[in-house]
Amino acid sequence: MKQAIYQQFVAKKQQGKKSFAVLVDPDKVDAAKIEELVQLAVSAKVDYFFVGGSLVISNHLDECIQQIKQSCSIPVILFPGSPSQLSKYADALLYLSLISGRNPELLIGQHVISAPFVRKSGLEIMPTGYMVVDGGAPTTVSYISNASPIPADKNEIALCTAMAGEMLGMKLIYMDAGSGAKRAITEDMIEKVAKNIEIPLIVGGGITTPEKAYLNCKAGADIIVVGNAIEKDSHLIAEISAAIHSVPVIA
Ligand code: 1GP
Repeated sequence: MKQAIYQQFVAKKQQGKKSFAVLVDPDKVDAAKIEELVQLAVSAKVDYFFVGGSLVISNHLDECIQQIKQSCSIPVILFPGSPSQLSKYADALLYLSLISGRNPELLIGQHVISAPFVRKSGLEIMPTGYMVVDGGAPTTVSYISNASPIPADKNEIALCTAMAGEMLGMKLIYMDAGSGAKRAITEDMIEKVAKNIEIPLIVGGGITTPEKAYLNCKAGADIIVVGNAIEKDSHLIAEISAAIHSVPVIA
């Protein structure tokens, strides 16, 4: 099985280097917008593109990824809202199990159905413990998954969920307050989780400023994901990227 991008995640974590992932929802971008995003991302030294959305209604996922791949060498990682959101043109797949929820379909059911397609895709597969944390607004993911998020102030639930995910063999933990969350995840919760797991920690949902991205990294996030704020103002890419990459490296 391919592991190149995951090994890069692990190596960066060991070196204390933080990464920035720009989330692209194929439903919300046209070709011109993708071109603009790619140019800004290249000049801002963005580390990864995450591509996906809770609902991808349009059918141009393949085209969207191909366009990104043709214009730059930034790895493209699928962040799918459902198993049908697969594209062989991506580099890797966050193979998400919703470990904060109690919906068996999103813990294992859909994986069983999609397993042959996922295997055949040739993508690098990254088993990811996906944890939705209450961000102050009902999110598409909570509605679709019919699963309650972890309450924003219940750090111990987040911590035990992440620990269980790691011990079950997940290779990444992704803590998400949901796209467009009113309140991003607290540094307190990030710190408690980060201190108790060894695998890389991805944090996203409601991050709208360079300061918040920086503080999340200082608290222990390894990869910061931003979607909505960039959709509203694409020039934030440079500022957020600079903030994330300015976090002092602690060897
Ligand atoms: C959502 O973590 C991502 O799944 C990004 O959230 O769109 O709020 O940046 P935003």
